[in-house]
Amino acid sequence: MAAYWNRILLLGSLILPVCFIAVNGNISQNCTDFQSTSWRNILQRLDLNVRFMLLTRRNPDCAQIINGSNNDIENSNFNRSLPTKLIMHGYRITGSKPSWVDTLAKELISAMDVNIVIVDWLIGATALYPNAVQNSAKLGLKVSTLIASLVSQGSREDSFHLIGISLGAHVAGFVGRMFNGRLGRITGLDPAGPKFSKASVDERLDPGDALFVEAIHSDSDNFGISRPVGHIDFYLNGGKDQPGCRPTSISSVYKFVICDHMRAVHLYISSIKKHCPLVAFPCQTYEDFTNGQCVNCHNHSLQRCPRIGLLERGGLSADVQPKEVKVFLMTSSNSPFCAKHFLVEIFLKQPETRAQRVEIKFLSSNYTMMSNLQLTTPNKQSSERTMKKVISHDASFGNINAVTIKLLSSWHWKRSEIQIGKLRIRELPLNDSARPPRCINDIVIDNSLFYHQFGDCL
Ligand SMILES: *[C@@H]1O[C@H](CO)[C@@H](O)[C@H](O)[C@H]1NC(C)=O
Ligand SMILES: *[C@@H]1O[C@H](CO)[C@@H](O)[C@H](O)[C@H]1NC(C)=O
Ligand SMILES: *[C@@H]1O[C@H](CO)[C@@H](O)[C@H](O)[C@H]1NC(C)=O
Ligand SMILES: *[C@@H]1O[C@H](CO)[C@@H](O)[C@H](O)[C@H]1NC(C)=O
Ligand SMILES: *[C@@H]1O[C@H](CO)[C@@H](O)[C@H](O)[C@H]1NC(C)=O
Ligand SMILES: *[C@@H]1O[C@H](CO)[C@@H](O)[C@H](O)[C@H]1NC(C)=O
Ligand SMILES: CC(=O)N[C@H]1CO[C@H](CO)[C@@H](O)[C@@H]1O
Repeated sequence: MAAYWNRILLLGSLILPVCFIAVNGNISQNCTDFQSTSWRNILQRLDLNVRFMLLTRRNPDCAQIINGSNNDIENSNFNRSLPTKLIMHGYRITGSKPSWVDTLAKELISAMDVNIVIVDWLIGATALYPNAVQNSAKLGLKVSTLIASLVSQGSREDSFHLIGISLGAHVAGFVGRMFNGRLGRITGLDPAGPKFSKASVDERLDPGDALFVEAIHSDSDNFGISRPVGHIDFYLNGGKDQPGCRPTSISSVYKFVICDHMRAVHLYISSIKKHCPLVAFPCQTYEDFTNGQCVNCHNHSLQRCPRIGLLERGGLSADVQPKEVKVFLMTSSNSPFCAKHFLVEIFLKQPETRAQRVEIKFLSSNYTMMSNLQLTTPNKQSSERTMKKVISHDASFGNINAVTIKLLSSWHWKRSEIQIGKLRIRELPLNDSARPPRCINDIVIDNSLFYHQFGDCL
């Protein structure tokens, strides 16, 4: 929490002087956009001023305001026989319109014929985080009222899909609870952690809130919640720190601070475009996953590895009833973020006398480094002679072709050579892998850097 508030203060001091820019719609066509947040609006805050903006394939760029009344829905492009997706943003420190919202809506509309309702609660979501948390309950009531009204006009409860970002994810949970979990789906994109980590199921998103609840965790050590809150919980790269989220200059501090948190949103948007599958592996912990304990998609009660995206129930069959199942995947640092996962197995010729650090770089055919692995050999006490690790590389790259391998210096022992009988890589999931394993046999590692090419496994 301390770190969290430090970040907020840092953000505030950086951003406040330039924030609160009014956002205006295209007046001539009566399109609507997010409301403008001004100090006066926020301080007077008599009402949340929630606004529902409808986008459909008939008006993909020009939102209509709807209030849910019969008359109003009749006169809008809302089509009650189509599914409806609601997008709910979270806490907005600057009061600005969320930059990703248009892209998310656009991708959803091009992927499916749907009604998109963007929930604008900027005025209630801005300024102090605890106020925004308080307001989120009121917001939940307003959203529930809208949905109830749409249902009374013929929309099916299970045709609603709520997509909530950060604080918006818990609002989605609140709304879902008002319908006793009968709404179709809730997707929580890095559901907020602060003030919710220890909350009861009534106060946060949980699997009881919809027929299918999924969450994507990308910043669970800061702004996001770390505990599982859905039927399926996707943890990106362990759920805490994301590749490519490092500050590169002072001017990018703001982006850096929210980079991990926003990765869930950008990755979800990318998954809607269906560039490449974002498949995740059920496992107890990320450590077990990286240690090669969860390499199979059929050997689990889920029977299949779920996918991030619009696939119904994440691609899981209707007869599995998961609850708070953690699933893990590694990603690359850029859109579309997909990575290929490999199990690396190293079979030592004999037990080592002591643990030593080894670095293996995996190279493509043009010597580009695809992945880098550091590991410690087992020592004599453990009778173990096999080392297992899961690595990944950007799925748009070619194949792993070779490795360089060397001992890392250790300060306390003289380094001694290591004899490896076989180094094998296999693409995950093992059970479905169409590609045959690749091997390097008989490697001696000492102080020099060695280059070896993969061949077929004998
Ligand atoms: C309003 O939007 C339309 C299409 O999006 C655009 O062609 C037009 O120039 C806009 N008008 C104004 C006044 O911005
Ligand atoms: C836009 O709004 C004005 C005033 O509310 C109304 O008179 C006009 O007909 C609207 N135009 C369209 C295209 O809906
Ligand atoms: C909803 O909007 C319609 C016009 O579209 C208006 O006649 C009606 O009074 C509004 N209802 C509420 C509750 O604001
Ligand atoms: C509403 O959606 C249904 C199903 O796609 C379609 O058949 C119908 O024509 C749509 N209605 C309108 C008014 O667009
Ligand atoms: C499936 O899991 C069992 C134990 O849970 C294990 O013995 C077996 O080797 C696994 N099968 C595969 C293909 O991983
Ligand atoms: C080398 O291969 C990588 C991955 O396959 C590719 O991204 C990169 O552009 C290639 N570089 C050159 C110089 O061909
Ligand atoms: C490719 C392959 O071997 N697939 C198998 C994975 O495991 C399931 C269940 O054990 C089998 O049905 C598949 O044939």
